[in-house]
Amino acid sequence: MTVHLAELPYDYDALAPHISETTLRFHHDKHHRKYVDTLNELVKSTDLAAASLEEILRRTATKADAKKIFNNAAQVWNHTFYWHSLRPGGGGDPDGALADLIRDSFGDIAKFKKTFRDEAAGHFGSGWAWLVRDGKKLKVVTTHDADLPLVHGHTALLTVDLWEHAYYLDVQNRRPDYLQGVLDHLLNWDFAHENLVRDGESLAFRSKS
Ligand code: MN3
Repeated sequence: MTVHLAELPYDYDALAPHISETTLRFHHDKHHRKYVDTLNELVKSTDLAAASLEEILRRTATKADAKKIFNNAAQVWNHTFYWHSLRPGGGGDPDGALADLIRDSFGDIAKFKKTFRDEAAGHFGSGWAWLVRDGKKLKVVTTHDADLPLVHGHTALLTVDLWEHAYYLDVQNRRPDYLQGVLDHLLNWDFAHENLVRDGESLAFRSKS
């Protein structure tokens, strides 16, 4: 199937001043679109042409000769997930079952935020910072380049893009400033909760046994 570019779930100027309209226009309309177009071009005459995006990811993740397809497919998936990981008027603290699970996994919400900020700020080079479910606990992980939790048996709840194109026009090299803006004002906890519930429906993820 042809993979389509997902629309932003908000206006281009909706995340300003933390992420500017200019950044979102370049990031979504140029970078994300380029991954979509490249992926469609790469798979069109292969046996992956009819596969869904998730199928492409699973079938190419460990194949050295399909690295280019995997990278573009993963960047398509990651960016769509990232747009939904942010929202205008987001940030702050989660509540309900998600907050309980974060406290159970990190100690408290502040410790989670510090861990996320430190791991994301300290990640070397391009990549992604994630809040994931790994078994019965939540973890913060970072991945390099296009790599993503889906192919490591983790369930993604939230992600933040750590490639320079995500923040350089706004804060240049100050990645920690971008991360602070995201944590304080943009993180979409409702989306994280939806991912947890959807994933946990058959897992009884809060059971301690
Ligand atoms: Mn990006």
